[in-house]
Amino acid sequence: MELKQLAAQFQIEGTIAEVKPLGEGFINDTFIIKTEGDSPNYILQRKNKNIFTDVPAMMENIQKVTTHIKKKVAAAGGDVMREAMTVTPTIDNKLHFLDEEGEFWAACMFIDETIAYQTAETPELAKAGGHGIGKFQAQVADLKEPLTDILPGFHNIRFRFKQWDEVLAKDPVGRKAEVAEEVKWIEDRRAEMLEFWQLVEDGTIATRVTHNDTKINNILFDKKGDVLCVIDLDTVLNSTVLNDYGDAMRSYTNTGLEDDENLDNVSMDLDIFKAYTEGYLEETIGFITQPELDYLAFSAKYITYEQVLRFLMDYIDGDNYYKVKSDTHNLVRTRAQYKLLQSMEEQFETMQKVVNETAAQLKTTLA
Ligand code: GN1
Ligand code: MG
Repeated sequence: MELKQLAAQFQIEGTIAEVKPLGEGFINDTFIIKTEGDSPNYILQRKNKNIFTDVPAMMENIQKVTTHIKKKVAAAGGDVMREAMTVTPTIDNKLHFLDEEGEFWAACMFIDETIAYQTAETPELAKAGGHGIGKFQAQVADLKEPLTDILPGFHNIRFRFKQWDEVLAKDPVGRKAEVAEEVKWIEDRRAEMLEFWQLVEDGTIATRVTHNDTKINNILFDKKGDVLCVIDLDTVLNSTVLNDYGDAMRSYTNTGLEDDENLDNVSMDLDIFKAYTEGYLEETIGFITQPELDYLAFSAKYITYEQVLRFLMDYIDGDNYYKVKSDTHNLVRTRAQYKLLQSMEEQFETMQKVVNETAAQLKTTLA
């Protein structure tokens, strides 16, 4: 089916002018549906069915979350069309379209006049991002409807070790021997990571509605630089808020690229860390618990470690998960993320201090 024809399966206002590729996600294929005249534009996505094995349930989750956020925005007197994502249903009122090739498609409204940043270049921007994720978590904190766990074990390191052990045992493309050093990076920290996850499993650290892909380019800002809303809700799940915070810190604080070939570029920027933490805690201090605060800084290491593991595991597995630009792309990503992890490890005491001081200050202001 042609893209235009696919787009026409959704409740599009106006006349479709063109459908063009947009962005470079690692997982889905994204297009923009442009309409003629003043009609709104839309985003069309082919969801990656190898990764999202239950797209209908994923879309139901997204619908629950966006409906809930819209209520919050309306109650606060905000603009429900700009401060929340809007899923566009199909002409027969479904949240997804299944084409004749068995591919799953979904659409949402395109929010115009926005800015998306690829990197958190300034502390001001990082702080705004912290407000964005913090606000998102606060908005969904009282969402009672259960979400389907469409990605079992997504940020669960016990689950990741299970996958890891299987891939290493198989070594399907014979790459394991050449990455012995990298494998050791993972093994050396296995116990420490499991010790943390144990606290999530025993309920010491709460399970809440979370976003699970909090890179800065998943936040839309308006032209003034204020946060409008969080997008890319494919991975909304019940997990710990620490994963969202940690993943944001993994992406925001990196002075280099996620796949930087020059490791000298890569380190953790403490000013960005501090600014994001301030923005984030300003929104969440009302509900975040002490055990969560105690592990906030640790979560940056946790998620970065998990990302090292996931990239390396995909490399050993023969590049089946992430889209790659070359045979060594996943290995380059592994090394760059490991450099970031090391930088976090070096600065960990200061990171802890920043979290503690910021939280203490906000609590005094609130008291
Ligand atoms: C994937 O495709 P994208 O950029 O939204 C991945 C994240 C990783 C990220 C690494 C469903 O996200 O978990 O952290 O790549 N999403 C999924 O850049 O696996
Ligand atoms: Mg994503």
